[in-house]
Amino acid sequence: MLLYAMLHLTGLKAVNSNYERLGEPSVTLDDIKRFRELGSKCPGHPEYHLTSGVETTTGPLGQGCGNSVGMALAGRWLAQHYNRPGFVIFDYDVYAICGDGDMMEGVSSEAASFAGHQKLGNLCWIYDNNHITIEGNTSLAFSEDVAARFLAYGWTVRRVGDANDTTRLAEAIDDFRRTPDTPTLVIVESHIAYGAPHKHDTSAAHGEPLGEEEIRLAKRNYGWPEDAKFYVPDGVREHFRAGVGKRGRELRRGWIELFDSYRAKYPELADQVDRMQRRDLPDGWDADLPVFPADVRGIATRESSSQVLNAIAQRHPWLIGGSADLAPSTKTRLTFANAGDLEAETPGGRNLHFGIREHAMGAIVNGIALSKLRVYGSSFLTFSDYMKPPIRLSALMELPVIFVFTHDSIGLGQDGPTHQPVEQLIALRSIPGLITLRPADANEVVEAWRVIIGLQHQPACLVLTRQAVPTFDRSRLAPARGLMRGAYVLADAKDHKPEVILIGTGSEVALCLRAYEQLSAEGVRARVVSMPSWELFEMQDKAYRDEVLPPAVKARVSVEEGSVLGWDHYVGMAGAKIGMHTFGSSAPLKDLLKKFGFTPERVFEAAQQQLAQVIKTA
Ligand SMILES: Cc1ncc(C[n+]2csc(CCOP(=O)(O)OP(=O)(O)O)c2C)c(N)n1
Ligand SMILES: [Mg+2]
Repeated sequence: MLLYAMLHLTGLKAVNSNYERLGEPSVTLDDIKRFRELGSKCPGHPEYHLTSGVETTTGPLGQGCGNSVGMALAGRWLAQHYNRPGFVIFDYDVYAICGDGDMMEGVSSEAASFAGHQKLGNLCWIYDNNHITIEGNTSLAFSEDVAARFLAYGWTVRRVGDANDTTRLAEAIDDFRRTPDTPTLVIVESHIAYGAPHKHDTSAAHGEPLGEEEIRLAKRNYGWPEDAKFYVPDGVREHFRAGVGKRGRELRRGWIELFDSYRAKYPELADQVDRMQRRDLPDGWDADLPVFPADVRGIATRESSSQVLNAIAQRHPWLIGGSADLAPSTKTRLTFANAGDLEAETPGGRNLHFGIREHAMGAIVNGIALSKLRVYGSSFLTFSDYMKPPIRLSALMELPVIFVFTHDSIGLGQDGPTHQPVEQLIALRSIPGLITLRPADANEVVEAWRVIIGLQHQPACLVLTRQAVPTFDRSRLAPARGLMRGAYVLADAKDHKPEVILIGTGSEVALCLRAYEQLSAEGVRARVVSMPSWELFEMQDKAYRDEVLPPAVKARVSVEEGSVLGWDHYVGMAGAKIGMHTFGSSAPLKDLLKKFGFTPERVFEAAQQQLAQVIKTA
């Protein structure tokens, strides 16, 4: 409500989804009166892109802290790349207001540790230390010395003993602005429900309305008319208009003028900034995409992805990213000259080292994407669980963040069941708006990146193998461009009238092809469908979906080294689903494939059984 009130009182103007100014206020008093009602600009928790001026969707505690670190990192990166002598285009500071909940959540600790390491002098967290959370006083569960913790992280810590001491608050913020080489935490002592005589300093003030009588008494305390509702005292609007409103308007006007002269002097750089702001791409970003020749032994999709990513990044100046300490395994490092590392001393580098902080990495990449840079973060697919909350938020915020997850199945081998994902793919597929892609070979990887880079409002998870997979002979099989439709017929029965369909994703497509060859040799009319992305397939029209998976063909087998949950949607209730029903095991790959049934013989048998079953029920 503090944020909505500020947006209302400053008279901030709304923009549409193309960032065009509409001339109308973002938050009206009527919106505030309709707080939490359907369609209100003031939902229960502020939502990015629903309400102009809301800079990120907060709600899950601690996420905003992580976002703020990404925003500060991006601000510094932008300054490094785009400022020129006499043209300070980017010099913003990032402020986050945090509560006790934010201080308790692990994600903010990861993010704060990273921010301290990065010496983010443009980042200030203001901690509303009211000692109250939902269950009561924070002493129930929280007794550490927060200041000491942040000092240990390398932050500057300042204290304001009374939230109503605006002079001291202003001094603390001035001090922050004079502290260029560490982030700052301002710990502010405050009282929840200040001025409400019975609810002051109680947890009841957090979770339930104050009630008519208590509101009346609070207003009496403030010297306000006791019956007035949604009351803005005389002079408040004028004060805001003449203060922050006027200042903001003048600063913006000045910035636009500065940027216009910058555009005249540095047209190419200005063009990059313009494109970035609209989430457009640089021309020719895809000019160097590789084509991989057929190769029976092939390469791991993490390897081909590395080549594709490097080819794109060299032509996409504002694409940056990194890993939570696994870049040598996820192969997401940008290796070309001048890519560099993004560290405190080299803030313009393009390779981020998040450390082993997956959760914060997710929240930080969201903050970077909110600042309009294009960004990726990578880890093992299993550890997507550690970053589920921020992945979910990038989908909710419609941010085109790229998550690269390798070691995508039991195929990773001897690291065993802690590292072998089983239920992660279906979990990611269940997130609305998120695109998951599990390409089958090197050329599908190229196409996957082509799709991903073109996304403007959707995050994507690119799911890749640790182990080599064959590069298909596309002179005999369908082109990899089929990936863009989510699923496509890779190999078909001669007359294009299949009696059985094998559907695979990622490394299991090669397995389907081997079973297909065996079936064809026995005179069975089989089809192999490569299905790298359920979500992209569901976006196709029915005619295309029916072309790939003809409803009349009931004999179907799905093969995926993950949970079988959801596959009956594509193979039918009576279809065969070859997948994982338990956790994996630590063993060499060939033993695992046999143990869990990922062999051409098993796929062949399942296809035969399907055919027999269909004949019986016909
Ligand atoms: C990740 C997460 N867990 C739990 C909640 C539910 N929740 C909302 S507010 C809150 C207490 C927050 O206390 P504090 O940050 O001190 O805020 P205050 O009540 O002091 O304003 C909790 C547990 C949540 N929003 N996010
Ligand atoms: Mg609190």
